[in-house]
Amino acid sequence: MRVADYRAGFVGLVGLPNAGKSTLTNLLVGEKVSIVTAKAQTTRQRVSGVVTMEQGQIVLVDAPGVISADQTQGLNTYLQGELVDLIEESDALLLVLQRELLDLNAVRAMIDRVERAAKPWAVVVTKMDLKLGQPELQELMEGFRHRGIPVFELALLKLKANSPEVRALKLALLELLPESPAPLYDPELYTTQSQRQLAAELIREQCFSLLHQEIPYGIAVRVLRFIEDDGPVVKVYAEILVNKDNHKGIVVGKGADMVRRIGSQARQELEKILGRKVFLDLHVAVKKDWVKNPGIMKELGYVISTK
Ligand SMILES: Nc1nc2c(ncn2[C@@H]2O[C@H](COP(=O)(O)OP(=O)(O)OP(=O)(O)O)[C@@H](O)[C@H]2O)c(=O)[nH]1
Ligand SMILES: [Mg+2]
Repeated sequence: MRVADYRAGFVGLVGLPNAGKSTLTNLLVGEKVSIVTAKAQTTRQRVSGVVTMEQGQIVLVDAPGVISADQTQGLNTYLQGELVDLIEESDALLLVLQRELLDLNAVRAMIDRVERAAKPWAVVVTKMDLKLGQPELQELMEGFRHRGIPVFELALLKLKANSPEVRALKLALLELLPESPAPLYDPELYTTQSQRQLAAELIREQCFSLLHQEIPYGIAVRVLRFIEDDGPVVKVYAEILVNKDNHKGIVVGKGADMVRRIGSQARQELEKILGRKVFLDLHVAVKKDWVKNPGIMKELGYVISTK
C-alpha cells in the first residue's frame, strides 16, 4: 500500500436527539464509548470513538443532537455550541436520521446546516427494523443518492461490529477523509475519553434509565476520586448533582433504594468495560439551578463555547 493512500480525520455525527448517534458510534468502534438511553438529549459532551483500520483511521465524534432554537437557555445553549464547534472542526460529517421522521422541518433545517458546512458527508438512516417509514424520507434519500452522497439504511440493534454493512460504512467514511501520513491517535486507543469521564457517563446513563420525566435532564455527575492502583479493585467516589431541592429525595429514593440501584447498575457496566472489580461510592447533592449557571456548568466540565 502506498503511504498516500492512508486516510485519517474527524467525522462529526449530526442528527436530532434520539436518532441513534451514540448507538452508531459504539457499533462502529466495537466498544461502548458513548452512553445510550431511550430518552432524547442523552449525550451532552462530544465523545470520540477511534476506528483504526489498515487503510486509515476514523475519529468519530458523537455529539448532542440538534435541538430547536426556542430552547436556548443555559445547558441547551451549551449543547448547541457543541454542535456548532463539531461541524466546524470535523473533516467530514455523518448525518444520522431515524426512519420514523418526527419533525420533517427540523430534519430539513439540519440538512441545510450540513450542506452549508461544505464538507464531504454521508447519511445513515437508523431504526430500519421499525415499520414506521415515511415517504418523505424515501424521497430525500433518493435525492441524496442521485447526487452521489453515500446513504446507508441500517437496523443498528441487529448489527455487530464485524457485520458487512458496518464494514462498508467504515470504508465509505474513510473515503470522505483527507490523506494523512499517519494515524491521528495511537491505534490501540478506541476513545480519547478518560476512564474517569466514562465512569461519570455510565452513572448518568443509569440516571436516564431509572429516573423519570424531567429529573435526569437536571442531573450532572462528578467523579471526585478515581483510584486504580490501590489493589485489585478500582475505587470510584462520585456525586450525582441535582438542580432542585425536591429532586434529591427522588434520586436517593426510599431507604436510599434508588441511588443504590443506580450505583449497582453503573458499577456493573463499568466492571464490564474495565474488566476489573469496581467499588463505587455514590452520593446525591443539590447544586441549585446549575443548568442555568455558566460558572457551575464550567466547573462540571460543560465548557461554554466562546464562538
Ligand atoms: N429499534 C431500534 N432502536 C434503535 C436503533 N438505533 C438506536 N436505537 C435506540 O434509540 C434510542 C436512542 O439511541 P441513542 O444512540 O442514545 O441516540 P442519540 O442520537 O445518541 O441520542 P441523543 O444523545 O439523545 O442525542 C436508544 O433506545 C437506542 O437503543 C435501531 O436501529 N433500531
Ligand atoms: Mg447520544
